[in-house]
Amino acid sequence: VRLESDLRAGIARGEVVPFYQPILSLQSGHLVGFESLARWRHPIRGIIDPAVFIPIAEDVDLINDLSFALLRQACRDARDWPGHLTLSINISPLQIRRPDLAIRLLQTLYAGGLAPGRLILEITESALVEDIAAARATILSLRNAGVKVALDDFGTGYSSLHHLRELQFDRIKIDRSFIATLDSFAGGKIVRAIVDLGHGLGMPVTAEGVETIEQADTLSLLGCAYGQGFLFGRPLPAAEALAAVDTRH
Ligand code: G
Ligand code: G
Ligand code: MN
Ligand code: NA
Repeated sequence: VRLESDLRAGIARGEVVPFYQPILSLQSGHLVGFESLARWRHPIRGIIDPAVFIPIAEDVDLINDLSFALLRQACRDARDWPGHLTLSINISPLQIRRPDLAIRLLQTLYAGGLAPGRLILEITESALVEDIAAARATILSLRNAGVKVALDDFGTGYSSLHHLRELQFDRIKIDRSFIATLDSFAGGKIVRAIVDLGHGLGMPVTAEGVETIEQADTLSLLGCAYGQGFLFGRPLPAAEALAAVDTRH
């Protein structure tokens, strides 16, 4: 109960902020964008991870207000970035079901001065399971307006392939558990198959959790388009994120 009432006040005080993790082209090594990952700068407890407060925000019906507060801040931060960089945001399964999600997102982008083509909405498979018809309508509206949609944590949900057949995404993000096992025989074959599948469907693949140069090299050889992970940079506050990107790899 404490953390819950704290969260409401914390959001109002602007304590919940986006951190940014870089996403690079594995073929060119260039920075292509950032994923916004929420952090709560709690005045007493220090930095609290989203795995702790996002479920609370969902339980007490704060997730929508929180998401839009984060997106407004991210639009402001993105003004300092080169104009071609994309902004990826995570959206809760609870939000996908709301019929006004697409219009509210587009209004927020317009007010924040971010072109719809620069936003990538990350949706996990669990968001699609409950109500695929509602998800389809939202995804269609957003893609028609130019917003890109990524299927997040690919491979960890059930009926992963079903979702690829039923919905058109702009990106597939392979869950980091598959990158961690890339050097095993089966692990390598699976990642190769996902990358090829993405190519065939016109959905470029992003590898999450890239931690070593060997992983980045293997992924590049497999034709994986984008990479994200501690090798290239950790999630950092807006003021540090751009300068800290390591594009030497
Ligand atoms: O940054 P970290 O790896 O601790 O994030 C943990 C989880 O929290 C990730 O699965 C991520 O998708 C989720 N998350 C981070 N920021 C947000 C956010 O702004 N909204 C939602 N819904 N989830 C987020
Ligand atoms: O579920 P989602 O992909 O949105 O969550 C991203 C989470 O993964 C963030 O919490 C981020 O801190 C974490 N993360 C990002 N890069 C790496 C990495 O290279 N290794 C590990 N172990 N975690 C990472
Ligand atoms: Mn994500
Ligand atoms: Na993920």
